[in-house]
Amino acid sequence: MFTLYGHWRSLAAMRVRIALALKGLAYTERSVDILGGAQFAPAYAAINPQPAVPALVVDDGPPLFQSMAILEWLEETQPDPPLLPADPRGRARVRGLCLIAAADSHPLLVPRVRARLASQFGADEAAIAEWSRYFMEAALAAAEGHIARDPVPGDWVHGDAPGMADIVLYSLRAGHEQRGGTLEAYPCLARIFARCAADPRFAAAHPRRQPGAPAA
Ligand SMILES: N[C@@H](CCC(=O)N[C@@H](CS)C(=O)NCC(=O)O)C(=O)O
Repeated sequence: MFTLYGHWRSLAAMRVRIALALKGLAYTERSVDILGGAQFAPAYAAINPQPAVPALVVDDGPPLFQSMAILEWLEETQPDPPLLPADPRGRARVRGLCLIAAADSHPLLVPRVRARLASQFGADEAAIAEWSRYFMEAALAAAEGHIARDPVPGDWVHGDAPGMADIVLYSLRAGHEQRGGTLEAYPCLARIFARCAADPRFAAAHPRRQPGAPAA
């Protein structure tokens, strides 16, 4: 049994929820109130010295941390069904698409960065919202460009089954949607995200479906 430390709004925790569901693994989730500062509490530091979610507690060792490392660990320890293609070039494509969102966009939107923009540069709510929008649109445009240029046949990003790139790009879309972003400029992604939204394993992991999420 796994214990996931997450938060309803966390896009990184959403990735782990979807991966666990796709692998058919049961887990319980404990919410860390990252909007109220609970990630800085000593009790959580014992779980994850980096004040961030997700962390995944697996009974035989120290908690796992960083969503992409957790996804890779799940893939290595529970290979069926696979989240990565079998061929090295395909794996590089999927990992590259993941990193566009997970390395080059999402880290710029998290609460600690938004707080720093306000405290160090005096950015107000509107400026911070525009900052977030800019980096999310840049990531979606880059992913759309790759998928449109080098499509792989199938309903998902890389073939006929959902995988790591679907998980990570859809997590970014959840944040984009939360901020009112539309998909008109991204037809390939729009098709894939519609597929994700219709899949109960993705839908159940969505921020708005988590305990504590606001009703609207
Ligand atoms: N790169 C990390 C990101 C972790 C992260 O920043 N998580 C956010 C929520 S999505 C968080 O807990 N932020 C707390 C903060 O910024 O203070 C991962 O993928 O796990």
